[in-house]
Amino acid sequence: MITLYGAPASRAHRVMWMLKEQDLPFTHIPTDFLRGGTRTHEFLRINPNGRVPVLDDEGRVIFESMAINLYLAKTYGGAVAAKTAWDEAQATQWSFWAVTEVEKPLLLAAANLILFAPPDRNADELTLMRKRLDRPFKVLEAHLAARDYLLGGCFTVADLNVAAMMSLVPLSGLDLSEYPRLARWLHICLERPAAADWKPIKFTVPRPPAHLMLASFV
Ligand SMILES: N[C@@H](CCC(=O)N[C@@H](CS)C(=O)NCC(=O)O)C(=O)O
Repeated sequence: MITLYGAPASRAHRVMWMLKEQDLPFTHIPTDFLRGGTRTHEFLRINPNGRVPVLDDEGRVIFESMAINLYLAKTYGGAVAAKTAWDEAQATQWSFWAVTEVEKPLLLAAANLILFAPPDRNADELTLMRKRLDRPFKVLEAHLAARDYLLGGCFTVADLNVAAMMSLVPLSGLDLSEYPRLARWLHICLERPAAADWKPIKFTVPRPPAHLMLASFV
């Protein structure tokens, strides 16, 4: 039995999407990270990082959304799984790329537009973070010139991991007109029925103190 911890309006939606693509039954515990759900003794025993998502597969407990999805692909296969070692390497590459090149500026752009409480928003930081996304977005736009999906002709865990993170794009007010292929690819990915649990975030969070900004804040 698989158990997934984490509310849909969190990075747990990435894993919910994956489990649904694979048609895997799971128990969902929507641990609410905004109300201390990830800081209880009980939860910290499951994930000492105090973060969601975390997945328990018959006692094998794994954290980090991208790693969870790559694990699910490798273990349970299905149409979304990489079929060769090279495809697997590419899926890992794009997942790391999304985390290192895209996630922080995208999250901070969304934060300064919507996620931070209004007095904590900073218009200069919003502009800067949007600018930082030019470089990775150009890379993805060029990659999609020769193929419909990241690994070629069909949707895989590589697309899922990157597109699930980029579901923050609409919350960042980013203009994708310079990236038409990226925009089309993202739209097609997010329209998949298995992605439907993704609900626009409706909450705000306070800006963390500057010395904590390197850490993830939502
Ligand atoms: N790199 C981790 C980040 C997980 C993360 O930061 N999750 C947030 C919710 S989206 C969380 O649990 N925050 C609660 C906290 O930090 O206390 C992943 O991708 O799984």
